[in-house]
Amino acid sequence: MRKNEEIGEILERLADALEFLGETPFKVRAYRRAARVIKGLSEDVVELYRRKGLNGLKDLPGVGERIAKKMAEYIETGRMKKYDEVMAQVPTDLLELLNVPGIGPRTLRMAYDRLGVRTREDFVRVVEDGSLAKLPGFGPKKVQNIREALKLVSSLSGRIPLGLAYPTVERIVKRLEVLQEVLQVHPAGSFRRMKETVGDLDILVSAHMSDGRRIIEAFVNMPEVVKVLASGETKGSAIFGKLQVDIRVVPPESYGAALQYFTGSKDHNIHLRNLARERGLKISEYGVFREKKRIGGKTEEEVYRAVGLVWIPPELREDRGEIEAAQRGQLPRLIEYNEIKGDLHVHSVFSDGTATLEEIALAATRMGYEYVAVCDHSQSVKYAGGLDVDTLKLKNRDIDRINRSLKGMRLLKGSEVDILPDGSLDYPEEVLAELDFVIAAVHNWRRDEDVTERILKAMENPFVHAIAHPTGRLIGKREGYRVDVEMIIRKAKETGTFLEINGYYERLDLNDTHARLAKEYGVIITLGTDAHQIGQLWQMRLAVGTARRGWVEKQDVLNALALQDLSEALKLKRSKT
Ligand code: DGT
Ligand code: CA
Ligand code: CA
Repeated sequence: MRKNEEIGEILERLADALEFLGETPFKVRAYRRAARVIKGLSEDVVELYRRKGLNGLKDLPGVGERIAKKMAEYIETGRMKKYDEVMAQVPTDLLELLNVPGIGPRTLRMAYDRLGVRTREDFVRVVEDGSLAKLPGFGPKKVQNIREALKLVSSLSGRIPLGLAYPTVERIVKRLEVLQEVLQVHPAGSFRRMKETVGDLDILVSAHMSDGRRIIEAFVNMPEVVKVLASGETKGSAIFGKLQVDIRVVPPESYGAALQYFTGSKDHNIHLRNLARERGLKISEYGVFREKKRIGGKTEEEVYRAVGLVWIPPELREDRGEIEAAQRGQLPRLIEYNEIKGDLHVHSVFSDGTATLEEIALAATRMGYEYVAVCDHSQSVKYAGGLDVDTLKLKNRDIDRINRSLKGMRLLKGSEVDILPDGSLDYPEEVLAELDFVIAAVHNWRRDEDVTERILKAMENPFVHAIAHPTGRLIGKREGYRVDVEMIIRKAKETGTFLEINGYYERLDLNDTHARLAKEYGVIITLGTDAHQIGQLWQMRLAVGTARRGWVEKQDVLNALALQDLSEALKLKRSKT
């Protein structure tokens, strides 16, 4: 993860806080704009700064002298004084409500000033008891919208999408890794299992116990910490932005046992401990014991070996048959991130993305990819800048031109084609025929409409290679459309259509159980990030994590194929007709 996202996030939070404090709109906008630019920047901002200094930052569009200096300060020192000062003045718990659609800084400010609202609970109370509706400019309709939005968000009940936690966890781990006292560090818990949402984060460090306090101090002093909950010799706990992170320091001889214990899941652990008991052993977070004698616990392998099993990948540890599979020697050999040869779902400036084709090609080359399918929206998806046929052709020519100058990387001509209400596609077949990769998706549906038929019909089209985000859900935001996923999977098998695991942090559909069902039916899965910015290409990690939770192996994944084999695979369905 680059510093770009980190700095972008800080600037964004700063903008929220300043707006809440009543700063002039022009200044607030300046921070927001800078945040967007940094996040969308294809170049690493730290590299840029090292090469060109403050001027390099100042020359970025939307970044003036003042913001450039703050960014430089952050790059140099890991802190931003302005940010710390401003954050000390605002109730951070309350500001998190800004993520709820329909709640803006001015709403919060009014509730703060007039109704004494200081926390999230306070806010929920004034929504429910009608006092918010009595404030000038509010009224029952507006408050009703807020109430509904709050309900959806609280269906997450304090959990946050994996992809929002991911960058923070990476940063924490990286900072701990470089400490001299730290021998090993891993995120554990639901995060390590790559569950689509995480409650709190559990970080585990192997170190000599005499170094515990120093490690925990470094942890609670990290820049994103808004509140320290505990800070001791072996344990610490702090709120990072909106995330609770617990850290534990354990000695090397029991690190494996602790990592196994705190990775969970609880059900998996209970099953494993029962196996141990049958063998007269005891597994705890401290080690594997026969009577009082420790017989293992330095590594996770030792823990599993004690009950006659090989090591089980964390993504499988949900007690969904992985222990039995391990007993039979039939664990899947899960797809790995390094086996992914390219991204098959990326947006460019041609529709609603921020990166040019050249920038996408450059970023993909740096990631070691062999190909990227640039799948912009089709013409009827107006709100997302869908391309009419002429523009699509123009873009295709651009791709041909750029490809001539690329070595070892290819842009594929793609489209995320809308599936229209009658199941037909948003481009005529002769246009689709010019594309290398066609991924079809539903973007508009009537409330309560069942879209199964639409998608089934689209899959019968020989030019449709794959179905994008097959359920349309947005984690914690909307349920998605009504669709019979098993019917889609069966039709995919019958027609040779691929199904996507969309890695966009709010989507992650197919989800883990759907992916597993698809695999069982023998359907090939395509992984795409749906990146709208260069800074979102890393989301391939989320797609791979979801695939692994679905027991998906390399041979089940379309974009684990090298370019030549991919091209063959993409011709198959068309040639059948
Ligand atoms: P989360 O935080 O809700 O996303 O889910 P986890 O899985 O990270 O759960 P968490 O943070 O409560 O606990 C971390 C791990 O510690 C969990 O995955 C398994 C282990 N653990 C926690 N409570 C128990 C328990 O009562 N029994 C057993 N066997 N393991 C537990
Ligand atoms: Ca946890
Ligand atoms: Ca925990």
